This record gives sequence, C-alpha cells and structure tokens, in this order.
Amino acid sequence: MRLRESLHVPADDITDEAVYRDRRRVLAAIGLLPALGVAGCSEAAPPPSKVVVTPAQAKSGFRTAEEQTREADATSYNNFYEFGTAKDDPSNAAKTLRTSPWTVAVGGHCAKPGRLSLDDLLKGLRPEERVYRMRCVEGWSMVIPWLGVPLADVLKRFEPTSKAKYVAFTSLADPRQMPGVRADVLDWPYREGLRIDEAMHPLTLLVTGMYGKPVPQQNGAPLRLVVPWKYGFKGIKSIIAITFVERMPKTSWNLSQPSEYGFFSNVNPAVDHPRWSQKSERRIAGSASKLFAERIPTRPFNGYAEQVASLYAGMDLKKWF
Ligand SMILES: Nc1nc2c(c(=O)[nH]1)N[C@H]1C(S)=C(S)[C@@H](COP(=O)(O)O)O[C@H]1N2
Ligand SMILES: [Mo]
Repeated sequence: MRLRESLHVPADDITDEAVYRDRRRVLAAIGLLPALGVAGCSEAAPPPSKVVVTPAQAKSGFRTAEEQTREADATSYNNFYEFGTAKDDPSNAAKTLRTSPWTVAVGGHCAKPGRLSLDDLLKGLRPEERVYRMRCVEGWSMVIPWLGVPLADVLKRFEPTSKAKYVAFTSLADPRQMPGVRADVLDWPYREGLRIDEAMHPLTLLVTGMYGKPVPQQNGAPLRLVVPWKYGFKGIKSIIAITFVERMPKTSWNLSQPSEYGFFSNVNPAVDHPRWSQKSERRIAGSASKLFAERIPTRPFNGYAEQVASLYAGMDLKKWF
C-alpha cells in the first residue's frame, strides 16, 4: 500500500523532471537514444508544424491548432505501468511487446459477440487523424496527432443491446512480456470503462497510430483508447477485451485509490486531486529546450466542454468526479 500511494506523482515535482532529463542525456551520450538525443533535446531542431483548422473542425473538437508535443517526448515520457512506473520505463522496456498477431474479444450485452483479429475488428474503417490535448491527472499535458477510428463505429458492429449501459476495456497483462505486471502496483490486468454515451461520442477514438505512423508499444500498441476530455488514465493501452455491461465496471485506478480517482474522471479544474491542485497544468509541447513549458490554466472537460458537457447535464460533477 505504501508503494501504491506514491504512484501518480504530481508534475510540479521538479525532481521528477530533472531525473528524467538527466537519464535521457546520459542515455543519449552513450548512444542508446540516438534519435531522442537530437529530436528531444536539441534546441536547434525545428518546432513541430502548426495545424490549419477549419471552422467545422474547430466546432467538432477534432483538431486543435495548439502547438504539438514533439514526437520524441510523446514516445518517451509515458505512463504504462505494465512496463514500470518511471516515465522512461515504457520506451525502454516495451519494444519487445509482440503486437501481431493480436486478437480482441468483444462480448457481453450485444447480439454479435466475437473474438477478432485486429484486422477484422477494424475492417473497412479508415483511420482519421485527430489532434487532441491530453491531460494527465498528474498535472502535465500534451498535444498529440493520433490516428484512429471512432470507437462508436467499431462498437456498433457488435449490436449492443439495451442492457449495454457501460463498456468495459481490458489491457493485456502478460508477465513474460511486461515486467511491471510482476510488481504489485495495480491489480492487473489494467481495466477501464466508459458509460455507453461516452463510448459512442464522436470524440472517443480507438487509436492505432500517432504522428502518421503505427502507435509504438510504449503508447499502447496495437490498439488503445483516447478520450480527450478525461484524464489520461482513462485512455487504456494495448486492449485485448471490450465488454458491454449493465453496471458501472470496476476500473484499475478507482480500485487502487477510490478517493483519488473517480469512474468518470472528466478533466475538472474545480475538483482538486486530494494531494495536488488540478487548476493548472504544465504543457509538454513545442521547441522549448525544457521538457515542461509554462503552467497554463486547465479547462473544464480539457477544453471540450462545447462538445461533451451535455452528456453530464444535471449531474453533480463534484460527486461524480
Ligand atoms: N494499460 C495501461 N494503460 C494506460 C496506463 C497504464 O499504466 N497501463 N497509463 C495511463 C495514463 S496514467 C496515461 S496519462 C496515459 C499515457 O499515455 P501516453 O503514454 O501515450 O502519453 O495512458 C494511460 N493508459
Ligand atoms: Mo496519467
């Protein structure tokens, strides 16, 4: 329990950043991180390109024009506890995760359950690029160009019944491939869930790629969830099961610390984490030589209130945090 309470370190713990940066510098110096050494640390590297956003796209929330996080940072500063709890553990340890063949079991309250290969699951659906803000509960955030399909397009194929009030997701938990699963930091497998209307919302993305390439192992290959108005931990990685359920499913972080992590976990600057403020965040983006840019205010629903606030009409969001 002592160990678990130390998880999810707030981003303003400056030691965390210093340690991470130092480790990266050392690894780059001894040649273990050639690409990162250039793209992640050099001030001379060009800043990521800005995105031109049409009014319709702005209204949908599908593409923010905010400065993007460098690919090198988004693929090396990760939370994927199955590979360890340090930010650079996943990029160092996940390379060997076998992502093909990959099957996903879809079941529960639906007319057409099945165990499908990833290709069959996504057959006929074309990945779209979405540029989303991602706000980790720890108080840092990124802007990432994802490639994926709306989760709704996949779920509809299984014909959920009227009993499907929630959708539960399960990650792979293979101790032979995932050293972190041997540690007692969470109750494995990692589990997440959404209410069915959240799951069917057009912003909710089933991700297969980022930065125009297949999603790397450390970011949740070959299939992960991205729900941009919720804290990052709702975005479960390396999914092997999707289940339609009637009752609110158990989720890993809520099981681990129910007072700190609610089922909904919508980004909300008005509800502080018991151990730190959620009013602002440190953006990891752009060409700054430091990992974190200046602190910026955190917005309700991570800036997606226009698209999603109506899902929670009449709900007390302090109670249902
Ligand atoms: N299976 C699994 N999924 C996970 C996590 C994890 O530890 N295991 N960490 C979550 C957290 S806390 C965050 S912030 C995001 C991080 O995604 P990224 O590394 O692609 O930025 O993944 C989420 N999904
Ligand atoms: Mo997170």
